[in-house]
Amino acid sequence: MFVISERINGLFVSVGKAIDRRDARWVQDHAVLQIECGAQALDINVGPGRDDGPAAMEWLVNAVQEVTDLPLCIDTPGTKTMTAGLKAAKNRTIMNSTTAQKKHMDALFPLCREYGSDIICLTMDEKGIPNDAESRTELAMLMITTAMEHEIMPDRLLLDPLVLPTKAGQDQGMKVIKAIEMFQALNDPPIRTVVGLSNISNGCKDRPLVNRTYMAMLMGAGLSAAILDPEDKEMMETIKTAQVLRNEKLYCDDYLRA
Ligand code: THG
Repeated sequence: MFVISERINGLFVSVGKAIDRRDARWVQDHAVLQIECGAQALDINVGPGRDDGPAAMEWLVNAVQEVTDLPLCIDTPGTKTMTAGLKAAKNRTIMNSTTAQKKHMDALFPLCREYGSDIICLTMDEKGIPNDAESRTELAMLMITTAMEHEIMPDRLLLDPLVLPTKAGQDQGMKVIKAIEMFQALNDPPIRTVVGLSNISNGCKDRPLVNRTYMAMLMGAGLSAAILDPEDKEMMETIKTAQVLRNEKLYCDDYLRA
């Protein structure tokens, strides 16, 4: 299980303010905490509705990479902001993300190839997020073949079925699990899968409980990576336990500390 921290995101008010005042020290301390908690990559998102997107992204990537060599997951829907992040990054990057819309793939796959990045493929198009696992899988297949036309091999892709708040659509949780299972049958070896986990609990009362329960279910279905909050200690313990149960980590009585 590959843990990508969701916390370097301008959506969080404290992070947005630190970006506004270009407070590198605050951002760096925040990044180091994520890594100490077990993050293996950092999602980097300047937040919505900025007119300085590319400049903010360039600054944020530079600030973070002064304290870590971990891969950065450049999270933006804007091609200019994405390019600014890729240009600034010195280490491995994961582009977050393209959709199956032709105009997105035509803009983002060439960048992916140029910068040697990995890329998250969101299974949605101009009609939005499909209602079932089968339609999500069709879009995944379209993105895999289009990436290959751009000489991007399947091992550089991460397929994201898009987790929705259970409060808004309770039937979607199991459809996403089914999509994760179906995605793994599309290629041999299976293409990696990823989710933005905390979407599931948006508006729920006990968010950590909902998040970690869903995480265990997704891991049972073979999920490879997740964007989540590594400061959530019980979440990280759930992941470690599921890794033992998936036979990825050797069991010992002290596995939580080992
Ligand atoms: N897939 C991919 N990337 C993603 C997502 C995804 N990136 C963004 C998001 N979804 C994952 N990251 C977050 C970050 C924060 C929250 C949820 C997902 C979150 N924030 C609180 C809220 O909105 O209520 C708190 C905000 C605050 O404190 O101000 O839940 O699905 N590829």
